[in-house]
Amino acid sequence: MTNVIIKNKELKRTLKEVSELLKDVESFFAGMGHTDIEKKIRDMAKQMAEPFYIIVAGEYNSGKSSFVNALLGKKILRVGPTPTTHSVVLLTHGDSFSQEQLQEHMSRVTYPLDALKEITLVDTPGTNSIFVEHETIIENFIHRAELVIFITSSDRPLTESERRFIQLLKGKWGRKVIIVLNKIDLKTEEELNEIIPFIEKNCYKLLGFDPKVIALSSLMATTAKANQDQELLRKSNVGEIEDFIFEKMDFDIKMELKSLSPLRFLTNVFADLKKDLETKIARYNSEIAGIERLEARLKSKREDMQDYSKKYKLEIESAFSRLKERLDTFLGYHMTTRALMASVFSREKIGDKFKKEMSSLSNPLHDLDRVIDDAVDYITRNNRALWEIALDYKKVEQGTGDVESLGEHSFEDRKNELQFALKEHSREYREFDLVNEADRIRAVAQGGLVNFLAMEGAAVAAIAGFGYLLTFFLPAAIIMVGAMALAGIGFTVIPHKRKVYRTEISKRIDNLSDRCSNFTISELNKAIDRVIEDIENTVACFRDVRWSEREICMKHLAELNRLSDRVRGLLGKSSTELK
Ligand SMILES: Nc1nc2c(ncn2[C@@H]2O[C@H](COP(=O)(O)OP(=O)(O)OP(=O)(O)O)[C@@H](O)[C@H]2O)c(=O)[nH]1
Ligand SMILES: [Mg+2]
Repeated sequence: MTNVIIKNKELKRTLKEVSELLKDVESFFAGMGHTDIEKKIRDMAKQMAEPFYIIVAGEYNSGKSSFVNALLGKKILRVGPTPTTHSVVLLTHGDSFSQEQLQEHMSRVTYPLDALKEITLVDTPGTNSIFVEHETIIENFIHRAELVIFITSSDRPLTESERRFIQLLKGKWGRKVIIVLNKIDLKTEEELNEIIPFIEKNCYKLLGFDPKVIALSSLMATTAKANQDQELLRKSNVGEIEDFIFEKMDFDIKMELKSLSPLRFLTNVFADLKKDLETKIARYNSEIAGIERLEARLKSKREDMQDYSKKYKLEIESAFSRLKERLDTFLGYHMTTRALMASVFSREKIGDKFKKEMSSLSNPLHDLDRVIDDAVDYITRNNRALWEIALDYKKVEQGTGDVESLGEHSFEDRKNELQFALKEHSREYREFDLVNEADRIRAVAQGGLVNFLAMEGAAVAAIAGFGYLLTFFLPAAIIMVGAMALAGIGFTVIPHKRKVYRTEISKRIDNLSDRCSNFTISELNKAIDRVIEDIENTVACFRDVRWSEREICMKHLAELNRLSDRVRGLLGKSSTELK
């Protein structure tokens, strides 16, 4: 090719642009990690500088190798009634016949035929045989074809599997296809007049293209060339296909086809990739929207839970205020002057009564335990519900392994942790214990009683003894009034002590109540925050991954659109006939 001057400057420029485009496309696919396509593009780019590739394809036994032999006029390739060709054979020009293995499943044969200077003829293994790998070998090579000569045998023209293969050649690979109806020596002229229109019609109907169909007998052509039998040569019709390949398709047409082949291939590959990227972007968009909905749900769930847990603060406060009420009732009934005086003669002292009565009532500290248990249950239940929301989400959006990591044992662990923290801390509030308090009450009561008795004793003494002596100095009436006043003051001692004690214990209980409820609420909120933050972190991770994947897809799509525009621009320059 390098020796040939390309007259058409426009074509030369197009070929150069296609080569540059292929380089860019190659690095685009390399960047995306599509090594398979990248390799194919690299092959195509390399091939831009090589002779025109005509690939002979078709089902096994259709006569592909016989067709190549017919063109060469010599039985160079092995033919046979069973699947015979097992690898791709490149036929190129050489000063003499030679054969070499290029790689596994690929060999080269050289032959001194001038026509091979401009083209490389490629024989391939047949499709639809029992050797499945034959299909793979040809599929891995077909992207290199600038023109495909599809051989179908006249004894089974255009089978269903052939139709599928041609569809692949035209569709996925965007190749230019010529159909050769081989073995025409097996059919009469009348039969051929039916078969050829049948192929043309069905290609158009089923495959959407108007094919060039050339009838041929490879067998006759090879024999005719060997025996120089002109009549047989004419009957074989090999002249028509030779004329088409070697004469009608001049150099410029071949070069244009050369530039068109990769463009057609790229058009199809780009269309698939574009669809793929758009589907992915749409999926990422909906996943991200899903995550945002989940985050909004978590936020409102956190608020609901925090609101709800305020009820435990009220319950704790009311447990303590019930305690205060009971104390009040007890003090009002038992810590009176009369009751204390009576208790002097009774065997049951006030401390014991206190213990008995207070413990017979439901202990507010038991209430505290119940509230803590309820609160812990509520938090655990809801944490589990939250994780279930996250897991539901995860089921829809496979791809992150983190959401499930908080297993059943973690719920139990967290439940126990919270319960332990609250119960441990609540010990502090149990400093209000009955034994201690009973002792205190006994002390207050005794002190009150002693003071009371002392005052009353002084009043009696004033009247009885000292009063008599004092009458020397003061009138008896004044002494009487003083003694009465003293007795009266005596009666206020116990109520006063009771009031002081009540105020003091009330303060203590209020203080305990505040600390207990505040601590409990703060622990509950911490537990709520902890689980929500765990979920949020996992979800945020998932969202970040989706964000960046979507960004990458969008970048690829933008690049793909730029490359597609270049392909379209170059295709626009080609003649309609070749397209
Ligand atoms: N009658 C007749 N037989 C032919 C003609 N061309 C090929 N054959 C026979 O068909 C059989 C298959 O020919 P091949 O050329 O080996 O077929 P192929 O398509 O290369 O087969 P694979 O390499 O197995 O895929 C052989 O027995 C050939 O002799 C023809 O034009 N007429
Ligand atoms: Mg063969």
